[in-house]
Amino acid sequence: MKIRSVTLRHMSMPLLNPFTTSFGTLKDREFIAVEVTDAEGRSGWGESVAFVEPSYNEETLKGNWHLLEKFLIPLVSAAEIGHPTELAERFAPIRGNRMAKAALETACWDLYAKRQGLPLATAIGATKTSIEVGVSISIMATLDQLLETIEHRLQAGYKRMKIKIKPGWDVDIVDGVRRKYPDIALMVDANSAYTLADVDHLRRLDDYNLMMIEQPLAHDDLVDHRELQRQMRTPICLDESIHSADDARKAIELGSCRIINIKTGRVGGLTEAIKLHDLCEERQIPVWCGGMFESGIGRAHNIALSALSNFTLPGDTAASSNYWEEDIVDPAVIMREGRIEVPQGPGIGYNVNLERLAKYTLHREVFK
Ligand code: OSB
Ligand code: MG
Repeated sequence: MKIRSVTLRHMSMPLLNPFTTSFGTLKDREFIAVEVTDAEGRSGWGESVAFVEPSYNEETLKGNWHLLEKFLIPLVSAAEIGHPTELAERFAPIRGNRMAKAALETACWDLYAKRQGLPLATAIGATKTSIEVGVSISIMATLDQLLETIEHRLQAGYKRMKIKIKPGWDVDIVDGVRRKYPDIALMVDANSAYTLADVDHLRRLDDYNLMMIEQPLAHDDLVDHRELQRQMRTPICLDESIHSADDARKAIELGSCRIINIKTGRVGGLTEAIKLHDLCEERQIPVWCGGMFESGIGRAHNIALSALSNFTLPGDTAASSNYWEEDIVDPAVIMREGRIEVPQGPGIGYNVNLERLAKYTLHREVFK
C-alpha cells in the first residue's frame, strides 16, 4: 500500500473526572490523532499517547508532533509498504520516541487491515472474541471517596480494581479497601514513586492478597526491582521500565518482575507489542494491556491487541463512559459484565465521528 497523506490533529478532550497519579493530576486529555489515507480515499487511525508534560516518560505531545512531521511521516510518505511490520525496520534509525512511532504505525495497521477487509485483531493474529477489562482508579482526597468510587465501578460491572498509590496513600488505603472488599480482584500501581529504601514498608502490602504491584521503583530500573521482587511475595508488574521485547527478556531473566503491562505506545507500535507478547507467552509470563486515557481510537487498538492469547489478565482498557462524556468513535466502547466485545468490522472496527473529532481539535495539519 501507498500512503497518500497524513493528517495530524492536536486534540483536547475533557476527562469526566480529573485523574491523579503519583506524578500529577490530569483534567483534559490532549493527544495527537493520526490519520493516514491511501489513494482510494480510505483512512487509517492511530493516536499518540504522549502527554503534554514529560511526566510518565520523556516523550511529549509537541515532541511527538515534531518527530512525526520532520522524521517519521517522510519515511512513509509515498513509499510502498508491503506490510505494516516493515515500519518498525523503517523507523529503526530513529532512536527512542516510541510513542511517536506507534502513533503512525498503528494508523498504518488500521489502514492495512481495512484494505484487507479484516478486523485489526484478525490481522495481528488474535483470536479472542471478547476481552476482560478492569479499571484504574485515581488517587483521591479521602478513603471514603475511594470506597464510593470502587462501589460505583463494581456496580457498573468492572471486576478488577487498580488503585494508584504513592507514599502517604498506600498501605492504609489498601487496608481500608480490603476491609470493605475482602475478595475483589485488586492491584496497585505506584508509577515509580518508591525506592529500595521503602522495602520494609512495601512488604506490608504482601498481607493484602494483591494480584500485583505495578512499577513500584524507578522508571528506568530493572536491578532494584529484582531485589524488591526477591523480598516480596506479591508479583511485581513492570510498566515504565519495559520499552521493547528485549527489555522484557532482560527483566524476566533477572527476575525483576513476574507480570508485564504492555502499552503499544510505550514500546513503539503493534509489531513490537506483539513480539513482546509472544516472548512473554514463551516464558510463561502473563501480560495485560495498559491504558493511557486513550480516545476511542487508541482504545480500539488496545482491544484488538488484548485479543491475543497471552493477555490473560484484565487490562486497563475500560469503556468510553469511564473517561468521556462523549467519545470520538461510533459506537462508543461498551463494557458488560467486565468484558468488551472485539469488534468484527474491518480495521479498528469503530468509526471515527468526524463532527465530534472536529469539535475537540485545537489544530490540524495535512502532510503529503
Ligand atoms: O501507569 O498505567 C499507568 C494513566 C496514565 C499514565 C499511566 C498510567 C495510567 C493509568 C490509567 O493507570 C489507565 C487508563 O485508564 O487509561
Ligand atoms: Mg502503570
